[in-house]
Amino acid sequence: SPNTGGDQRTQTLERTQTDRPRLWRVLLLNDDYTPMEFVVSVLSRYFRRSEQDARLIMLAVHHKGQGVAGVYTRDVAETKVAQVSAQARREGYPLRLVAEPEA
Ligand code: NFA
Repeated sequence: SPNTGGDQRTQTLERTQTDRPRLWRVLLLNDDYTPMEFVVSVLSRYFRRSEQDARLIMLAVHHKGQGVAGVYTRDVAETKVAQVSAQARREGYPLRLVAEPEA
């Protein structure tokens, strides 16, 4: 019988401009055991926050349960999560971070 398979061809549109990559938030999650100073040092070293900024972010996470450490492309965000999680585990702390897409 004719035409049972349908037309499998697709077309692609050429475009000169590339879309900007979607950005991902790295969230810090509060817990009862990770020392405040460790969280501040992580925000300073891995997320390039000033000492003052790092303290404000740490306190916001401590009081509200979570907060944004930084915003990056997906690969960078996931690498930060992995590096900081590994550092926390090495030092025996339960600190958790997650990456989530913006909007
Ligand atoms: N809540 C932790 C404490 O009282 C500090 C903390 C802040 C942990 C932010 C994780 C994230 N030691």
